Amino acid sequence: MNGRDLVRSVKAVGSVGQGLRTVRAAWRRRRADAAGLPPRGAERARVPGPVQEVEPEPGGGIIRFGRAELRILVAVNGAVFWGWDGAGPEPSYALAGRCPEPDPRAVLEPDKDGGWRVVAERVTVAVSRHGAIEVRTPGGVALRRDLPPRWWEPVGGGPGRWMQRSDVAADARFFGLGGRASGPRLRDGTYRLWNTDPGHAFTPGDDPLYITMPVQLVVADAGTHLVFHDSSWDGTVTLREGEEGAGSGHDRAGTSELRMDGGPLRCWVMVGAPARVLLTWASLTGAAALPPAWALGHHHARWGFGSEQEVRRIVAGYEERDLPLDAVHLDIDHFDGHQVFTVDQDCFPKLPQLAEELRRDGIRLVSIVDPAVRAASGNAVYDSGTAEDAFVRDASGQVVEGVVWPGEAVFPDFTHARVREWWGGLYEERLGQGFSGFWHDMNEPTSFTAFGESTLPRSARHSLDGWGGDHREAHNVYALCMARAGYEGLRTLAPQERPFVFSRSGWAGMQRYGGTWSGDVITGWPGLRASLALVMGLGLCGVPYSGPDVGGFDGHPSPELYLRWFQLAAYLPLFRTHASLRAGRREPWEFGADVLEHARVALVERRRLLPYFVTLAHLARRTGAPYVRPLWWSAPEDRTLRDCEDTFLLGDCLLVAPVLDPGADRRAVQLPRGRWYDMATEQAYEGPAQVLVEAPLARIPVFARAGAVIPVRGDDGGLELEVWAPAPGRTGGGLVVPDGGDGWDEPEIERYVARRQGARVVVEREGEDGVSEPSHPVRVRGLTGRGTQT
Ligand code: NBV
Repeated sequence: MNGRDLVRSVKAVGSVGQGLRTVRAAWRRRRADAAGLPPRGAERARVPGPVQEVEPEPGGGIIRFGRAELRILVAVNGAVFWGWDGAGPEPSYALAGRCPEPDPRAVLEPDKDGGWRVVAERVTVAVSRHGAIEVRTPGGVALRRDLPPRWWEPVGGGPGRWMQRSDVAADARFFGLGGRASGPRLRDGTYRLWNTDPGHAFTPGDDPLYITMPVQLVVADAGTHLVFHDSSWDGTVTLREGEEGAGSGHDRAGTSELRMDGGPLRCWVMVGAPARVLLTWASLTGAAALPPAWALGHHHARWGFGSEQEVRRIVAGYEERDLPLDAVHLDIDHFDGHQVFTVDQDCFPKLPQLAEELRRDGIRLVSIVDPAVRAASGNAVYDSGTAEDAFVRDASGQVVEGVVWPGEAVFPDFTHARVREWWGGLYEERLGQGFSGFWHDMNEPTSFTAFGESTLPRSARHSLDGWGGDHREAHNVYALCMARAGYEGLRTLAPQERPFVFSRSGWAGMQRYGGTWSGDVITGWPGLRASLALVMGLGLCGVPYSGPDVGGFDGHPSPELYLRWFQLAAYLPLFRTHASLRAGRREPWEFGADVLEHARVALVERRRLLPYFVTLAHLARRTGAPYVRPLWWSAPEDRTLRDCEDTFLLGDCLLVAPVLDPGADRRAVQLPRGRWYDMATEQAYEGPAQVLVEAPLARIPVFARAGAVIPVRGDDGGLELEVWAPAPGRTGGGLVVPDGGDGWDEPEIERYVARRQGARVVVEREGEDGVSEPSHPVRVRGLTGRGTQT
């Protein structure tokens, strides 16, 4: 620690007093770890050695090697599990419930060269006699080959490190690993698995960020697979894309090298088309929480509204201009002295009344919730948490004190069921203030520090739901467990309503409790691009609901940048303007009359598409398919689509081509196979093709798939079907989930088919008893006679 560290720290945390606290906290952390972590002594390296015997079990069996043991299990949902040295699928923070049953049809049988294999319906897993594991398609093509793993274990015992190197096809592309700003395609490099608050507005070069996950989605000509290494410990993944030898037969395989500081070496693999893979992943890790319909509208947030008057002024600004608004978010400035679950009574004296008034106008209030609790007796949350023994302790039994916004702070151990229950009950205060939704921040967890890592000591103890461990294992699941606490608390406190929780940090399975947002994305064109990368990448890891801070978190966007961000986010699940205390304004009317008019178009279109977003939310919950999908979703074998990162599919019906560069008034758009209509002009295009289309400031290019049946909000507020004419000789269709907006009724999915009959388009509802008239008014588009272009 030197003077420069202190200056940097004071700048980051806002005051000299706070800066000094971070110095003390950093020393405390260092001392705690010096005393509480086992010293790193001599290690012994190990590889499995040659195979010795096997023991069949339902769905697979155990293969014993000279120095290790492997258990393979094919589950009924088609996923394959394997674990080394006794590691089973449970316990796991990622799994939604118990491990699925074994598939009785899958049996362990001898393979060539002394190896063994398990043949299942969608995948074959072959294990060589030295412990290499190959995942093959039913046709026998290798998708992934894991070389025998290697462990380094302390000579005196205790958890060891391990490394797993895998080869994939030369043409394969990697996606996933949680939220990566440089994605969605993960290029060559090392990606860390440790949830991290970068401490500043991030650029695409910042890695890791708030949500990391050992989840890789690998797309290759031969097939798509998802692999999940179920260990929450710190680690790295080094990816290297392969190279094809242009027919010379000298392809270089792609490689992934996973190094973990500890935890079991166990993984799940799912194989199939992308939709199938995500379905299997969701069946394993849980259905995505269904947001209430209002959460699919437009949200306006800001750090520093500062008072009820300012909130009213912003809301009035939307109302006067007749701009749709569905939610307003209050940040930490509405807390009393930054203390979670409190209200600054001077600046927000009548919060419940404000909330009630807003609700009458169809606007919900969302509250930020930070996990750190100000360590001061008299603070009710601290006192009740202390009585509950809720806070994380160090190895010597002392409560760990860090520093966050309210000053010296302590951290609930969300990995303890009792603590989750206590924390969940605290949302009663928030509901009493009139809040309807919850925005979890700083839960990597972040604790400010003058030097070293800005989180809890690695030696800090956690319950880990009874099996006990330290922060090295609990860190990455801390926010996941906090989300669970909030979600489950809200289910108890307001059982009729769908909880709306979104969380900055998280881990595999977080979708069970809600969504996320981009965090502090930098204001600038690279930040705009990163916003899309994050949403797409997280969707492929099973987290379908997310979105960026429109305009970027930290700076003053140009009117053009603000508008392009706004236009993109209007097509993302979370559509929220937000910015830092010190950043420029984000209200749509602050950027001039033109921007206001164009932003209005985006807002109105978002509101019109609300029933479609609601349908996508239901489908995400039921099928694991994200709302926002890469272009290759339905054609992963198409390499041009695989490499396209600036365009996305919104559900099955729409294709969105945001403008991500300054000064553009047109852009090239890659269209997948089939006919696509430019929604603004109704011009038809035939894919596959790359087309150049107009992208004036007034709008970004959005295309509808020919034949699509899209539920939209009609002028009278009722549901309508917008049907895009199928290409001649072709049919189309779509699903509609008519949802009450909140609550737990399971609406029946309506299934529509559209076909051409001469110059007309006929739309019918398909049911178990045959076809019937559509249940909603129909409006056909795309028949205006505008010819097709390629
Ligand atoms: O609570 C203040 C901010 C919040 O506005 C932002 O969205 C979070 O990502 N929060 C981070 C803490 C301060 C960051 C400098």
